[in-house]
Amino acid sequence: MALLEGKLGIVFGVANKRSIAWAIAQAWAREGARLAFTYQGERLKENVEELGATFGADTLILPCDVTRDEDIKRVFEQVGEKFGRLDLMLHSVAFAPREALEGRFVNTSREAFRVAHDVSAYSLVALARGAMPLMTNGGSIVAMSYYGAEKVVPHYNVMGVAKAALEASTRYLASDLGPQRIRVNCISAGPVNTLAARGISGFGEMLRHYEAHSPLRRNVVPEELGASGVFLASDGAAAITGQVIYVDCGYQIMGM
Ligand code: 0WE
Repeated sequence: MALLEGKLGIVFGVANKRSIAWAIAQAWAREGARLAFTYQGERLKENVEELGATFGADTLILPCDVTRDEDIKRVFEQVGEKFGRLDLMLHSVAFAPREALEGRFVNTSREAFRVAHDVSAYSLVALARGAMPLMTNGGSIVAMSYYGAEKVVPHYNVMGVAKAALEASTRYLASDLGPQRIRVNCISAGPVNTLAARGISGFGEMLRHYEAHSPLRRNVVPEELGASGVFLASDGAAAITGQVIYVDCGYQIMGM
């Protein structure tokens, strides 16, 4: 039996076929979910339309800049018209201005701090509020986080602070939405070579560090993030909410 048969979902954060959002979307779809997708900006439109169309020509694919309330409103209006209901939502969206991921954290500008938090953390709150009225039969919201939320990872800087806000928001949302049977959880993924990771200096070194030091002595693969995404979306996780689940080959348990 497919684990997500008949579920209706929306996925924020596909940029290309290497995106974590795409890995989780494929896993959700394989388990029987019907999905809508959003993309950020004209640059990604073609990519996401091509990927989304693999689930059928009538797949709902909408532009959404998560920093614009009017975009978010329109997305959930159109999802409401097409689906009538929503069960699943994936938040796999983050951005900090490049210069904030390079120098010293102490030099983070007010504007870089604001943008990082708006795109990467506040967006979860706004999207959850948009999804909530459609999740009439309960639901599962999954957001992507990273270890830099709780420990200092060199150069992750303001993104670590924004992920900390995302994880705390996950707990407050879980408390707020629990009575409506809407669960909210984070997957804290080990490093994955995606568009967001490309060009980050020292990323190759980080992958080798995880290989050498994680209990499983390897890096997580996108398919495993997909499988964890399916679990959190499924009835198997019906009593799990407000949690950060580490899908990182065990790296997070190590003290040294
Ligand atoms: O959350 C992330 C990356 C998110 C991200 C990536 C970029 C690159 C391009 C946010 N904003 C931007 N802005 C850009 O201009 N990760 C978990 C991947 C990541 O990014 C790092 C990491 C890891 C791991 C940055 C520094 C150090 C480690």
